[in-house]
Amino acid sequence: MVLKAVCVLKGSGEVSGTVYFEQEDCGPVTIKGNIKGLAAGKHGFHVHVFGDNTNGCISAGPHFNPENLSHGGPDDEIRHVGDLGNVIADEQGVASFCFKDRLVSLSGPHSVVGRSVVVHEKEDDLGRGNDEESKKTGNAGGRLACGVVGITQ
Ligand SMILES: *[C@@H]1O[C@H](CO)[C@@H](O)[C@H](O)[C@H]1NC(C)=O
Ligand SMILES: [Cu+2]
Ligand SMILES: [Zn+2]
Repeated sequence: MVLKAVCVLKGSGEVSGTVYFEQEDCGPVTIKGNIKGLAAGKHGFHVHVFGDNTNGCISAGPHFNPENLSHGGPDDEIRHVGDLGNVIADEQGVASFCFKDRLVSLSGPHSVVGRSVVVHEKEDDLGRGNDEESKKTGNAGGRLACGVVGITQ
């Protein structure tokens, strides 16, 4: 069986985008999408715990962290389930990406369905910033856009 989900990113500024999730059986989730309106360069990209945008992206809460571990990068053993690293915007401000993640799921305890995707102002330091905040948020700064992950066909 293939599970599919989608997330439309919106914010208070001009950043917007769409993220698609696809998972076959118990395999890894493929995450692909496009985000526009960004400054060129790297931007932290995470799943946050709440699918709540009532007070903008702040209501999404902290990074999705069901195992109660420290913040890290997608390839790290110690990471939040929601730690998807960075997306990279080109000179036109567009980030196009397609990658697989081994922890995120569309079912079970690691399911991101009903939670939020957030794209940040700054680069995620992947927990290597040598300060306390680095182990929580990766010092990725403000939340430019977010959206709730929902099941699609
Ligand atoms: C989560 O981890 C922190 C830091 O290691 C610890 O202080 C806290 O008690 C843990 N929370 C739970 C619910 O296990
Ligand atoms: Cu985030
Ligand atoms: Zn994190």
